[in-house]
Amino acid sequence: MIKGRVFVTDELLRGEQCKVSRAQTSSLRFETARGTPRTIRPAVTHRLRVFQGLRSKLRQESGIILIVVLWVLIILTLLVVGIGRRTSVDVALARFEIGKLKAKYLALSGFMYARAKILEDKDNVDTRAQCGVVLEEGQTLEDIFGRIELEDGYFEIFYSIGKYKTDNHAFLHGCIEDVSRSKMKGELSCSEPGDLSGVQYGLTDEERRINLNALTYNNYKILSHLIVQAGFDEQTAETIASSVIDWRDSDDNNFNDHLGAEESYYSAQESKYHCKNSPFESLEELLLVRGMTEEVFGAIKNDVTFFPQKGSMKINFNTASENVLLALAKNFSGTKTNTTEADAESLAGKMLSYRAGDDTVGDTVGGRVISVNDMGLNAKEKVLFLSMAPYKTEKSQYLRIKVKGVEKATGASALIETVVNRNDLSVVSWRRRL
Ligand SMILES: [Ca+2]
Ligand SMILES: [Ca+2]
Repeated sequence: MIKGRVFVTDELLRGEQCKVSRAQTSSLRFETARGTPRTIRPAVTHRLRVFQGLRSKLRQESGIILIVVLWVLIILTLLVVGIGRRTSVDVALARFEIGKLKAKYLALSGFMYARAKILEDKDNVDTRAQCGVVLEEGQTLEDIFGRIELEDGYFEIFYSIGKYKTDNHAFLHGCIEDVSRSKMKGELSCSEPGDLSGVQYGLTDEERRINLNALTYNNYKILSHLIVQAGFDEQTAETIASSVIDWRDSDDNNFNDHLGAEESYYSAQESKYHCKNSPFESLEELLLVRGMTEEVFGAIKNDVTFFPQKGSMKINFNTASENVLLALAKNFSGTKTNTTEADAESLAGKMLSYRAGDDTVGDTVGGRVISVNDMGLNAKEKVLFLSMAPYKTEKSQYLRIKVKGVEKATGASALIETVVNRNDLSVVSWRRRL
């Protein structure tokens, strides 16, 4: 018998017939909420007992349920935080992508700006201080090419000076693989690796560099001397210079006996590839040539070019580096001119000193244009200079524009490096890095 007041629903009171069991033998008397005495049939009594058992069990397990609910809440909270974080990262990435796009167009603006400057240059002489550009009185290269502000950012036009650091091996090897895969036919498009120790605002000309595509059996030693000037031994220099000739010439015969390298050499390498037998289309191709190492490549990279791909070698005596002038002068020293390498060195020294002008700094406006009669050359130096004369040019044909666009809000930047033909401003080389 259950004592006390019990509240049951009408539905429960209605009950259902069921089999009578021991638990259902007694009836349950109780009063309704209104105090009316009622009797519940045995089947209903059983249900009430089951209900009370469940309630008691629930009381006992309420702690576990609380823990489960807490865990569910924690998991849901983490999910919400995670989704929120992901969304904020997505928004930041989208903003950076927009920044990169703006940087790209800022760099393109710089490229168009540089082309306009080249058009304005009507001078017949290019010097390091005024290469592809004319400076007004008191104007500097930084005034024209340094940080030109636009709506969302700026661009600057510059070139790298100093030593090249080969700190990006993956890049270099990536280029090698690209060339191998394309079987020497495709165009390389690798971004520039590593940093350079400094920059200078302005444009550069390709004529300040030694053209790999204009090296011949007769003048290949210009490259050989350049490599020695850069600090490497003669054997290395001769091997590379000879192999450069073989890399480009159409025949399959070793130039310079055992020093050159043709198909038989490259096909015997562990990672074999073909000898190109056609002009250089990328500077990084040099890394495929026998004897070339990343170290040598880094040391001569700024002093060699592959433009133009046809024609004879032209070097601008007013813009060429000291090593290039030395390499050219040494190429003509020897018994043919009755001069020595020491004569070549003194000639190059006088050329550099003369063109630097009174302030002795080669890249400034106060510089002078090379003039054979005004440099105080002795007889042997003059002979050497005249031997070099067929290579001399004063107005450069190919100009390199290196421009960086920067979007201010995100700091995203884009770099474009291109070479244009001065005649029609057509683009002969185009590289872009975002
Ligand atoms: Ca050959
Ligand atoms: Ca060949």
